[in-house]
Amino acid sequence: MLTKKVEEICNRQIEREGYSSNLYMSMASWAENKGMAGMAAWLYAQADEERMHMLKFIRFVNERGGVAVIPAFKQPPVKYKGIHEMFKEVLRHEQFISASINEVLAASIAENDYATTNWIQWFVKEQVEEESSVQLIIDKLALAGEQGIYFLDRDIMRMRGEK
Ligand code: OFO
Repeated sequence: MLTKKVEEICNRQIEREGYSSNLYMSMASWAENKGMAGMAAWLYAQADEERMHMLKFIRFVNERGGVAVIPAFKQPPVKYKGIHEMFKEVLRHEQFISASINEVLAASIAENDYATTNWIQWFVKEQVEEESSVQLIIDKLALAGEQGIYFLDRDIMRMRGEK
């Protein structure tokens, strides 16, 4: 059984994972409209993963005797300054999510909820992988420069398989 505190922080995370999904979908749509099909494909796939993360939290809260709340989401930005800036924003967002996951972990420890402490480890590991794959894209974008972005856009479609 989840304590109120852990239930609340898991529900907060449901909202954050769902917002992440919408944010990446909005970024994907922007990239698609700019003719960057590879970046868009990567971001659409990332949006799907975040939806899956949200669902994992929903199912976990319900399974542990809590009530998962499906929230309304803030509208994500529609316009972005450029592809490089956009991926820097993805990294900042993922760092925010990592800190948020750590807060769920800390709350579960404080409440002696070892089942949640154990369960949340999957997300701790996932965040390490996500931050590093986004950093890799930022590094590639820096190397590519304007002209190289066209070729990088084709390469990036293959990167989903590297995780
Ligand atoms: Fe990338 O955030 Fe979910 O966990």
